[in-house]
Amino acid sequence: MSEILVEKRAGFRILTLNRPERLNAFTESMHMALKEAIDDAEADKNCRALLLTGAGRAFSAGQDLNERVAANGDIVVPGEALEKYYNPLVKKLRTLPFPVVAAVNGVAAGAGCNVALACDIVLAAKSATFAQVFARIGLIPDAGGTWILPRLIGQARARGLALLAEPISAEKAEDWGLIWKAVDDDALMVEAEKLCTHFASAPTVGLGLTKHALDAAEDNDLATQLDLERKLQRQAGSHEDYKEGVRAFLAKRKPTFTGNR
Ligand code: T3D
Repeated sequence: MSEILVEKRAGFRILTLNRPERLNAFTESMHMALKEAIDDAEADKNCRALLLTGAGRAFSAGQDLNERVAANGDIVVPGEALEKYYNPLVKKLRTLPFPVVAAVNGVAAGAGCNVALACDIVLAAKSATFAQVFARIGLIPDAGGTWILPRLIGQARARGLALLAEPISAEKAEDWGLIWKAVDDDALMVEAEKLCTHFASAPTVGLGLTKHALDAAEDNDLATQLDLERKLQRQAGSHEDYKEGVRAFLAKRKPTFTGNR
């Protein structure tokens, strides 16, 4: 059984982490399958959004800790998998040239939580929970956790979550601004697919440039960011979708965006 399920839809793909018996904990082979599935989606010019979710009752419980026990019983010092898999995965999700929607269907713990938070839009089932479990086993939040948590929810809440390792509900995560929205469990996939269907006919190139600008803003001062906006706006405004957007507006009709990239 494949550890990543890929469903092709009109204009987007659904990738499902598929190790439900281990709460979709990441193994090396699941990482490799996920990388291949994301690379395939990026190479497909007709793919204009990605939906990432988990099979069964979890989104992901983070690193599969069984892989951290060596044959001789020693516990492996972490680092290699971050360099090889988690860090490239987080960077890829942030920089894909189209939006990535996470549909968090259940517990998202450890790196599983931070992979979800690296997605552009995070929807969660109301029964889902988010947990920075790292402190329970003596680790620090990785997979971008220490970067994204204070940016999304501020230092006080980031430190509370990271140091106490307590889970929070999807509704609290929405209240705090950690995620976009908590929705009824049975509406999760419907809502997530609706978003992807919307993105599948959106001006994709402009959205990709928007992702870039928002991430760059984290490190730029205002003057640098204004320069970057001018540069990216020229790029966006040189695309056929901008011309179509303006023409459609003036003609009072619905635009047809190609999303050509
Ligand atoms: O390279 C590196 O290692 C660095 C990278 C680190 C990244 C990380 O993500 S470190 C953090 C790793 N994750 C954890 O520490 C979370 C461990 N899991 C849990 O704390 C709990 O399972 C949950 C809070 C996520 C959910 O609890 P609960 O009670 O709903 O489920 P459960 O009964 O604990 O888990 C169900 C099964 O999944 C169980 O197996 P069993 O007893 O039915 O055979 C459990 O052992 C297994 N499982 C859950 N999480 C993991 C796991 N197996 C391996 N690794 C896991 N992470």
